[in-house]
Amino acid sequence: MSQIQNLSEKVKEFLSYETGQKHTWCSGCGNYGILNSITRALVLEGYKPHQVALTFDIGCSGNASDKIMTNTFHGLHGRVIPLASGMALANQNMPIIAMAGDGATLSEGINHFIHGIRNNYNMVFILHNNENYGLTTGQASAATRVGRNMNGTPNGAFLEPINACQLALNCNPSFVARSFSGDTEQLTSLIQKGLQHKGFAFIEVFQSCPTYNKQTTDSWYNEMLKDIKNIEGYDRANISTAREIVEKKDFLATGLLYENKEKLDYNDMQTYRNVNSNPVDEVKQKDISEIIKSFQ
Ligand SMILES: Cc1ncc(C[n+]2csc(CCOP(=O)(O)OP(=O)(O)O)c2C)c(N)n1
Repeated sequence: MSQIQNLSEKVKEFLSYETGQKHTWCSGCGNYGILNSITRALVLEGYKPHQVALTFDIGCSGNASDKIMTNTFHGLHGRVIPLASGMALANQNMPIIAMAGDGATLSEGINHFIHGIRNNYNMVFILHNNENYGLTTGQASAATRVGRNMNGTPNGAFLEPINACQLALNCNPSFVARSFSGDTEQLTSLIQKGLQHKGFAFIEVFQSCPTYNKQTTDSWYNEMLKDIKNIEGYDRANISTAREIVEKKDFLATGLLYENKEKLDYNDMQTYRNVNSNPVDEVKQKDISEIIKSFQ
């Protein structure tokens, strides 16, 4: 009985994240699954809607910004990581989740992706990888596989795609994970681990895009995905092993692929500061009247 009561409490908490806004994604879009897993992870970690902040990029993934009842900010294309970094600096105890498409992450905002990892800002960053520019109707992105017929490249994409996990693993990361929008159990648990992690938790999520990416379907993914739980002796503390596994062409490894618990997050790296204080308060405490006078 108490378990059922507990369950219904969790369901109520889950529903408290709903906004009632109409969904505009295509039917079968992976974004439904990702939003579901994010909400589940927040509820299971015990967060109430007002205790967390989510930042959204431009694109189909960004259209979730009014579908979840919490502190949200919908920014410019490719700029979601700087937004989230600012939030993470100003609210050091607030969990921050940032998310963006593969276009935003691997083209418009690739610089922010690299520096977000390097700085190890405290956030979960979810890459919605549908392997195309979805909202602008299906052009090839830097993640589109060679040979895929897209709008703008009807004879097939011809550039080698950027492998997001490979890139991340070459930036001295602290947390690199990969999952699939249809695997609610795995994705929810990875987001929970990301929320518990101190630093930049990168989660790449493969998502099907039934409207524009006809060849990278749910069944194609289901054949290609391999949970590292099923790889005997996999050592997620070994970066060489992680680099090797994300380069495999015959399968796509999923799970928490790499974790470095020793790497300090951005706040803890600054040993000269009182890391427990809010940087906004730090600025407020400074007397800047002399500086202002010098401009008068
Ligand atoms: C700086 C900038 N460049 C281009 C655009 C136009 N634009 C809007 S949405 C979009 C596609 C987004 O693709 P992606 O980031 O992969 O997200 P998805 O829609 O696939 O989720 C583009 C190119 C823009 N709004 N701003």
